Amino acid sequence: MSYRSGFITIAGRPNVGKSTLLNALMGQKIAITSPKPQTTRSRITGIINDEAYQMIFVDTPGMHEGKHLLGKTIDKLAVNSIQGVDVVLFVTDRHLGKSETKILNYFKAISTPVILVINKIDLLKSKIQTDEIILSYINAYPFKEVVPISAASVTNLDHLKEAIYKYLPEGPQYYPEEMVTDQTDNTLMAEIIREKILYHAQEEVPHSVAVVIESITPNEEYNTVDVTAIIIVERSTQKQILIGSKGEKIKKIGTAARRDINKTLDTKIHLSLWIKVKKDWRNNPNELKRYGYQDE
Ligand SMILES: Nc1nc2c(ncn2[C@@H]2O[C@H](COP(=O)(O)OP(=O)(O)OP(=O)(O)O)[C@@H](O)[C@H]2O)c(=O)[nH]1
Ligand SMILES: [Mg+2]
Repeated sequence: MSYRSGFITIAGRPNVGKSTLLNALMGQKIAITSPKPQTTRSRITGIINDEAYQMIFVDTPGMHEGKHLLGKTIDKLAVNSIQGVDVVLFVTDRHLGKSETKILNYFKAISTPVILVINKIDLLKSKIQTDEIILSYINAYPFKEVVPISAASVTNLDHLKEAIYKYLPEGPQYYPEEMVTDQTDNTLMAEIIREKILYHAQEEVPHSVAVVIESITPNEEYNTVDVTAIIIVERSTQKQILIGSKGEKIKKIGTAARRDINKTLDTKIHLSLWIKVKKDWRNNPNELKRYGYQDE
């Protein structure tokens, strides 16, 4: 049996469980997830090695019509991410609708094999419901395979990997075996802080937030790493919301982020959070670049 390798883009609408799927495939946290749409803002890879293959998964932001320059930038990144890869997973959690049809139209411009992945089947009451969802897509696009899964309960993922393997070309091992992602620890830390904001803050606040790591300093005396992060918001009212009464909200966010970073990166950090207001940063190309948001 020859060795196969390739790039697999995980695409779909926001909130369908793409990042949850990446983490489930990897068996570890690589990408942040949340019940709020538009959680992922950049392209994140997760690499799986086996004797027979190397699969390089590419998680992407949910495809949607963004209102701000940030939204437009990340939508473009998502659309660009289906180019030049070996397999595309189209992840969905519901019947074919307008936004799904729009995404399928992007696929019509590429010749890459597309696999239809019906996620969240744990929420469906019967197999008939799954079949109904599948049926709604069948005439809309010539999918190579259809795989119902539950990313959250890690159901049918082996079947999904088998389906992907069929369409991988023979190829080299692109990345060394010990490499699981191209995301730096620094970025993962900033993302985990943003994840806790997605969970703890309401309404429009999470979408107005960017997080950057300002400094990382080993503290030899306590055997910890001192991490300082800046949370950028658009308005001073948002800053107040994030601070909360007597600073309780930012404290909660900080504690949750510190615990998760310690666990995910197997380290012990001391975390300081600062909040800065940058008016309308989501529409400012220079600020977007500064916070790491690009469309390719
Ligand atoms: N019940 C159930 N919930 C799931 C499943 N997979 C994901 N979820 C939930 O769906 C929500 C969205 O998951 P994400 O993985 O963040 O979705 P996403 O597609 O990456 O979203 P964006 O990054 O915004 O495009 C989270 O609350 C997940 O816990 C699943 O198989 N079953
Ligand atoms: Mg995501």
